[in-house]
Amino acid sequence: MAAQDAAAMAPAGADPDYLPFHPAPSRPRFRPPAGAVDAHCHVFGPAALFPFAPERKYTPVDAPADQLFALRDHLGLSRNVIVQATCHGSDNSAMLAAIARSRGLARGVAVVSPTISDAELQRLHKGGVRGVRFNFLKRLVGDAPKDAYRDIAARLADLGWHIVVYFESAELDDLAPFLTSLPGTVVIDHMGRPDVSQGIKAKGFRAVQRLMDENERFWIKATCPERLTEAGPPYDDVVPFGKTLVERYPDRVIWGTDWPHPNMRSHMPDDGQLVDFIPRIAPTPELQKKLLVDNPMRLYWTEEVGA
Ligand code: 0GY
Repeated sequence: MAAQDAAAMAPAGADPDYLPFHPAPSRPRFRPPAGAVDAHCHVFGPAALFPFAPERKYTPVDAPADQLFALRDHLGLSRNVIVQATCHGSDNSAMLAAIARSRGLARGVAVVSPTISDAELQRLHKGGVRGVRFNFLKRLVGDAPKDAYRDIAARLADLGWHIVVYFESAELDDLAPFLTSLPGTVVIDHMGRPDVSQGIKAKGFRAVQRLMDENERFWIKATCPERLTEAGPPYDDVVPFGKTLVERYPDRVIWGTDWPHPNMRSHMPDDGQLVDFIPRIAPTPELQKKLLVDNPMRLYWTEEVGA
């Protein structure tokens, strides 16, 4: 769908230039292994039930849980990890409601404030949350509140949660000391957002690999070819980046759709095509099983919800 056609469909309430998710994704040719996890996706609203946060930087189209779960089934996936997006601030209600409807097939990554009580953290844990997300993108959060992030991080050990970090690789030189000072498992979003036009030998992507090489407790998501590409679908230019990560860190890499793809400008991806990207970055059944099943299960499903 052309970007301008999609924008014309943005319903009232969403930003006028906001692109809605693909209305009819293709069925992928690639058959994911049994139990495959979409380890990075979101739910938005519905705003009538779960209003967006006043401090948000964008207003998306509703992307409710039922649609996420229908997409999961359509793509041949089995489970979801729902990541709290900035448009819902630190009110995790929409995500928790989605997890509760998933019959144990979803887990969550929350955004929390440093003043959150222990009881509330326990409530999130019982609701299926297994990590928190620290965002460093100015366009999404303004200046990242590092002191707050540090205070939150200190609360997570007892829960066994990990930290998901979202940054641009160009920022990594500045951020690395802070990131490596965080305790426990740290999961890097969207391949560390390399500048794909520079190629895999460029400084930013090398810095991401250095961080992974020097810190066994760092994991990475081989996600978002649609955000990183310059060439557009089927994302040939992003294949070397994803493949490098999957082959170099086979036990510390996970994959996800990033549905409903907030803030896409160039185009709205066909989620079926995103699934067909998987065998190009994970060429063997062994790598596919680690990427889609073994690794995300280890991070998110070691314990039943409610335990
Ligand atoms: C993503 C990427 C984006 C948005 C958010 O929390 C968010 O609002 O993560 C983005 O705009 O790059 O992971 O969905």
